Amino acid sequence: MKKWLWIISAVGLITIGCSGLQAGSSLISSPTVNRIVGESDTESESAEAEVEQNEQRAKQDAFLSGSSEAETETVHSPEPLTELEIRYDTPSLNSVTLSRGPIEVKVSYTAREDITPENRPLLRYEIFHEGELSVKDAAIAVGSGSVLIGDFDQDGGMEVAVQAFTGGAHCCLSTTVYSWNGRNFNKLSLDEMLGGEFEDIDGDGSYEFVTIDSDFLAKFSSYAGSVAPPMIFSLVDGEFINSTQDYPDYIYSKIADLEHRNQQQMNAHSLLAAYVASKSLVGEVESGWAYMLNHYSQDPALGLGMSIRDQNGEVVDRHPNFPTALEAFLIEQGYL
Ligand SMILES: [Ca+2]
Ligand SMILES: [Ca+2]
Repeated sequence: MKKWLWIISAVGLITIGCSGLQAGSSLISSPTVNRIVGESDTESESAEAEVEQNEQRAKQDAFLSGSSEAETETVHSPEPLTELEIRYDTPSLNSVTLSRGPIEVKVSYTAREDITPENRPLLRYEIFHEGELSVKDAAIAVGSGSVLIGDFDQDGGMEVAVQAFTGGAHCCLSTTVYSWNGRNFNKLSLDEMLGGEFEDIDGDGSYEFVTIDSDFLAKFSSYAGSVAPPMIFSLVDGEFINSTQDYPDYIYSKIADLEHRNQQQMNAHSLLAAYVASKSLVGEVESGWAYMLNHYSQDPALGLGMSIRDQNGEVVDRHPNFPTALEAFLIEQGYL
């Protein structure tokens, strides 16, 4: 068995603001540390445990320090994305510079206490490549946002991602990625309703954009009570593509989580819908469907999502039961 040699680099994390979260900010958490920098041939369980402990400690230190001071330890770890985080208590910023390799991002932000729909704080940024201004842009950021730098797809060209909470109860996190193509930046938008996080979920060094299929929200349950299957996007040849099915281990972990939750929350149709869709993603739709049939409720009170609508969205009929409604929905969404 080969053991990876990790290098912890906590250099890049800059957190501005104090503790505390507000609505929306929890949706942008720091990216999970990724891995892989080389290998060694030592193998020992206890050494592995120690490495894990060191990794945890370094991550905590990085968060607790809240400073941009360089703290480099030669222990195992992935190379985190360089990050600047905006939170509700972040003061106004004037051309704060975040840099990594050939990239420099100058970030300005106007903190406001009197936020109205017409008067929302702006996160303004300029992206430089080797000292040359290449992008000047802005995003509405209501008390939550982040700027990330890293080589997301490990192709040698840097990416800059800007995520921001645009305000509202159920909406929205905007995510824009600027990907260096050798001459300039391609601008890519990932406008998922709930946003997502950049994580290296399979540990190969490339960052995936991890989110959920938001079409499941408010379908078979209230918005807040809804459960949705995972959705993953990967940056391939300068574009984000839906690569969910390339990550079966991740989907299986979500399936196990849904089974666990179903034991506590029987007959929740939204959860069962997400379950069948997730099983479909790993090629196990038959057993997923059988599980749903064993657990769904015939209680007419759980009737959300039963309407049959025409092309104009007008209700023209009603599905006789949940499995029929679910089947129609999953076909429409491409899961069946
Ligand atoms: Ca890249
Ligand atoms: Ca990856």
